[in-house]
Parts: sequence; C-alpha cells; structure tokens
Amino acid sequence: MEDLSNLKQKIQNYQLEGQKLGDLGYTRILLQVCGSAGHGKSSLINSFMYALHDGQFSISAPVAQAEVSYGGLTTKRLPYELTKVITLVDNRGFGKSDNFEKEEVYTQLANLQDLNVDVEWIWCYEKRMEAVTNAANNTNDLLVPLYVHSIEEKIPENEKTEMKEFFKTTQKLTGFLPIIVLTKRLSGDAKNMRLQFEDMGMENIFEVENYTMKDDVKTPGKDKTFLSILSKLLDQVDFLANNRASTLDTPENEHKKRMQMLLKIAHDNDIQREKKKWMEENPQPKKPEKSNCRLL
Ligand SMILES: Nc1nc2c(ncn2[C@@H]2O[C@H](COP(=O)(O)OP(=O)(O)O)[C@@H](O)[C@H]2O)c(=O)[nH]1
Ligand SMILES: [Mg+2]
Repeated sequence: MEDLSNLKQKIQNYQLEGQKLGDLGYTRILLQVCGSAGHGKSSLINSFMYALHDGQFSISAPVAQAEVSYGGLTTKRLPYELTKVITLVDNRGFGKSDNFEKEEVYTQLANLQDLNVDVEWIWCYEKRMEAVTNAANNTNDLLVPLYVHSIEEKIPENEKTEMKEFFKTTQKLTGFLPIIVLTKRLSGDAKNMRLQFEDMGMENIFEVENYTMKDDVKTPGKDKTFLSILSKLLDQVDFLANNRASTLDTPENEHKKRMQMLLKIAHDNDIQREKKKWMEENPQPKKPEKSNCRLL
C-alpha cells in the first residue's frame, strides 16, 4: 500500500505558502464541484473525505435519497475543508441547461456567489449586477473546476456542442479545463462515456463508484481512484505555477476579471431575453407563400 500512503502524504502535506502561488497571495484551493442534480456531487465529496481521512464512513455533504435524487438537496454552495489548503465546494446542481441557468452556474464557479448562502435564480441584469458586485472578494482562493456526470445519464447529441461551450467558458473563467468525474461507474458503459468526454476536448477523466451509505466498504482500488483525482488536482496547480505563472494575476485582480466576464455573459443574456420578449410582443407577419403564378 506504499502507493496509497504516498498519495495521502502528497495531498495532506501540499502547501501553497512559500511557493509561487503563495507569493502571489493564494492561500486556498477551492475545488469547485459542479454538475446536474442527482449525478453524485455530494457523494463524491463524501468519498474524497473518506478516502483521505481514516475512520468510519460518514456523510459530510448531505446526499439525496435515490428516489428523490433529481430534486437535488443542495441549495447553498457548501464548503468542506479537506486539508488546510484544499476546500471542496458542493455547488448547487443545475437542472436543464438553458443560458440563464448556466449564468447561475458560472456565477458559482467564478466564486461570485457567496458560500453558505442560498443560491437564488436571478432573471434580470440589474439584480445580477448588484449580487455579483456585492459578492465577497475571497481574494485568497485559487479556483479549480470539477464536473460530475453520471454514467447512467446518456448525453443527447444535440447537447454536446453546448456542453463543450460550457467547458470552454469554465476554462476562461477559472484558467482550468474541468476535471471530469464519471460516477456510477458500474451502472453503464464507462468506456463509451469516457470517449464522449475525450471528444469534447477533456483531458482528465476519471470513472468512479462513490462510497455511499449502501456501499461504504473501503477497498484499496477505490481509495486509490479518489486520491488520484486529488493528486491530479494538485498536478494541475503545480503546472500552473511552473508553466503559466506569468499568466496569473493576484487573486484580487483575477476576481475583478471574473466579475467583468460574468457581467458580460449576463448582459448578453439580457439582450437575448429582451429580443425574445420583443418578438413575442411584435409577431412578424407571415411571409406570403411562394406562388406558382407568374405575372405575364
Ligand atoms: N451506485 C451509485 N450510486 C451513487 C453514486 N454516486 C451517487 N449515488 C447515488 O445517487 C444519488 C444522488 O447522489 P448525490 O450525491 O445526492 O447527487 P448530487 O445531487 O449531485 O449531490 C444518491 O442516492 C447517491 O447515493 C455512485 O457512484 N454509484
Ligand atoms: Mg448534492
């Protein structure tokens, strides 16, 4: 089990202080767990905790009962401290992925929605601007996104382009392509699902069977998978520090940049909404049917 204890040590001893990112002012890594309701975000957080810390399996992040899983239990962004440096954030899951709801998800991913506060759906630009500019400036956080998708849930062909776009915007907002975690590994065709995410340009894809109340027996293989995901997270942070540090600003300036990007997204959505409203209020006269008659 040399491997497992090495992985644990790497995660537990990881420091930002005294490193390049620490010098810039970053003191905490927020692993931003996101994805649709019922796909296993909270269960993944519990699995990370269980794999890293010794002791009994316990539910840190509340999990939905299987039969009500699509309601989604998390209505706030809830933080769980994994180590002094790494905090796992259970973001509010999204349901259907239209633009406005994505705007909400981006607000959470960009850390412009405060932790521990109910996530409200906002449909108006002024309100969004007010909420975003009032969000706490957690200037010490480095944000890394992690996207959870259940292998049970097929991805409709017509949603793939939109999903790809979502991942790209997430990368622009945080500086990282999301780590992909495919849950419920034993409930479907994991290999095929992995290929679909590879085709969307994703690089770090993991298949897991979460620890749950029904299945909490520790195995070295499962522990290793969860610890490897956390290890990959740290490798990404190291890559940023060693190869891209010059592209990273202070936490305060990065926060401002994210705010500007988010407001632009919200503004574009607002224009779209107005356009739609106008079209509904001013129905266009139907184009005359093409006539076969010719004027002589
Ligand atoms: N079999 C299996 N069930 C899972 C797995 N992950 C989550 N679940 C179950 O799926 C349901 C929804 O999980 P939850 O973590 O609440 O999803 P969330 O809404 O994304 O936070 C719960 O009943 C979990 O026990 C997994 O990897 N395998
Ligand atoms: Mg949840």
